[in-house]
Amino acid sequence: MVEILSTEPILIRFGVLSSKRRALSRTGLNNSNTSVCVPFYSRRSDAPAPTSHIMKSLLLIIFLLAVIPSVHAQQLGLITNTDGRKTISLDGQWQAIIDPYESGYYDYRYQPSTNGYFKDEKPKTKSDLIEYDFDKSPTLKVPGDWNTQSDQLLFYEGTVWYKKSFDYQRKPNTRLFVYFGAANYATDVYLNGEKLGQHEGGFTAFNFEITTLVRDTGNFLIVKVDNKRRRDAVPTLMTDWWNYGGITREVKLVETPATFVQDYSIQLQKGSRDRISGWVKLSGDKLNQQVTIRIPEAAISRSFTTDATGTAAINFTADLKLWSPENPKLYDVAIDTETDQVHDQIGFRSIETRGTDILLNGKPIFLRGICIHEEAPFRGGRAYSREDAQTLLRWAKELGVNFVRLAHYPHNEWMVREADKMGIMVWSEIPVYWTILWENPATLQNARNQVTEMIARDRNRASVIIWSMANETPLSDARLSFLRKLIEHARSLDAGRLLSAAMERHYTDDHTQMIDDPLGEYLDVLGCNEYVGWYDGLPDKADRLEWKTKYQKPVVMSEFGGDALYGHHGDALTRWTEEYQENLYRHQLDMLKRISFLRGTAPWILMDFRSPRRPLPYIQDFHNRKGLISDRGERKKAFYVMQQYYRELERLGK
Ligand code: GCB
Repeated sequence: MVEILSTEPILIRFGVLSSKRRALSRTGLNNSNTSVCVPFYSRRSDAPAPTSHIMKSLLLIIFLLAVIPSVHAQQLGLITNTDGRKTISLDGQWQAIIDPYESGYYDYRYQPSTNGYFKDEKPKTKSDLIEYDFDKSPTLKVPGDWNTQSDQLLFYEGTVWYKKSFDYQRKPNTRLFVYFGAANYATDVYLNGEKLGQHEGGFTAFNFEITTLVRDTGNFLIVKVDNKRRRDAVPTLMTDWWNYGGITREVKLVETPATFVQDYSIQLQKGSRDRISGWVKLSGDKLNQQVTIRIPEAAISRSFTTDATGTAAINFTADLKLWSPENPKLYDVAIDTETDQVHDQIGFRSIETRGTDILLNGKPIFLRGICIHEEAPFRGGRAYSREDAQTLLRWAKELGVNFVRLAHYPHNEWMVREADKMGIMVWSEIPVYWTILWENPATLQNARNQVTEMIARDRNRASVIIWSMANETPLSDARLSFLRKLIEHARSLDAGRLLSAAMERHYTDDHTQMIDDPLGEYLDVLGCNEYVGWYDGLPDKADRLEWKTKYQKPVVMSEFGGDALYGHHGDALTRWTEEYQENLYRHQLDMLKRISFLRGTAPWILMDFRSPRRPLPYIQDFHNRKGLISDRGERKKAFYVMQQYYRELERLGK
């Protein structure tokens, strides 16, 4: 039996609210991580230096035995569908130490310390000098951003160390992983004083194998999370959302058989409505196995054999009810191997484009959408729970949508799981936002890794129809080359979905907007952000605008809108009033209806959200107020304008 015991004696919360390296990939995705890990094991020998040759060889063997399994473990990618497995939650209160100078990591010469906070040392004698103590430190809730858990941390950007203790009885022939839904932004993970690895990127999941490190009792997991913004990071220094730091999504132990189904892709083949194709990938020692895909409700059971790498290609015909917003049918799909079994709920649908049309299951559709940030309704801060996802998506449904743009980074898994169930199509994107360091190879590698991790988690979700590569990035050769590489990478991982980006457009004269961004050539769907009536003239400017495109491709207006403080009233030309926003939406919709190649709209945004760029007192108070709904859940007037438009489209069968 798996048992988990907390050994935390003291729980002091951070001044509880008044109102309430760059390893570019998850450890194992590139070899640099291996070299990161080795010194931690070598440093372990605090014992006197061995003198004899035999002793040295013996130590070398012991060292290799210790290192090899964990290096092997770190070469594993993300485990998909962790909810389909046996897991033990590590959520709850974690002890935390705020460390703005990173003195738990660097010594006073700014060299990585061999004896940092990750060792969780305790004084052994009364004279020992140790300047930290997790067990007497306050706690932070996981999952949760730190900013909204303590007044002291609202604007904090830096390092916080987290500690969680647990016991665990390992069973024979099993493996154990620690899985993080996300931590923003750079994360170093240690178990029992040993480094497991690092992860960079604030919105994607990662895991480390701990099979050989975990012990029956007294495990301590220490996690250093650093949310300092960096020019070379993804996103970079400037964004229009709050830089919520911390372990923002769930943490869990995932128990698997020694050889298990690590990842799979099961979906209709591109362009087909009755042929399923994909692959299953095993991890472990028994890589040559028979794999059976079963869809009991459709009386399907098909077997395949994995190759020496543990991968089996799958391909078979199936007569299935297709997933759509009107009928979001999900099938129970079982993947059986000789050593493992995993279940998932998968919807089957085809998505493609033809000329300026987007086709779902072969039929042209219009994306009645809304943009959403991962911000929690009512309580504020990062959203992370199923309830948060349900509230946001229900509001979106009430607006009349069949589509959501999840801005500006991959959201938590509940969002796409719930969207699958509710029949809402999803655009998911990575935070390649505004002014990324296009020339820097490490930045590109980081962005590629975020694409990999986004796709790895959600490739089996029917709701996800679009992967978006970038948002409002200024034209340059370096940017085009960077984004082309990302696009190529995304296509190599998932040939079935549509690729997009929110692009800029420009005026060719006072009343003509032109879509001719060279990036458009490489995308399937052209996202376009415009703020006519807000940053660009007054609302009636929209009446005089014509839209043109260079491409025979579907265009989605991926952003438009303006700010209004809920309950603030005035005439239709007074900024920040609900009436101004309502008027802006009316003019926008009149304009949008005139664009012949438009195949979707996703106004900015469902709900007001925090932004450090928005200080205006009494109006913004550090919030972007472009929500159709306030952060307290109140519908603004413009909500009903948009709702009426979407209801009309729905009535027309669009
Ligand atoms: C944009 C950005 C979005 C901002 C929005 C705004 O173009 O894509 O992240 O929040 O404008 O409100 O200015």
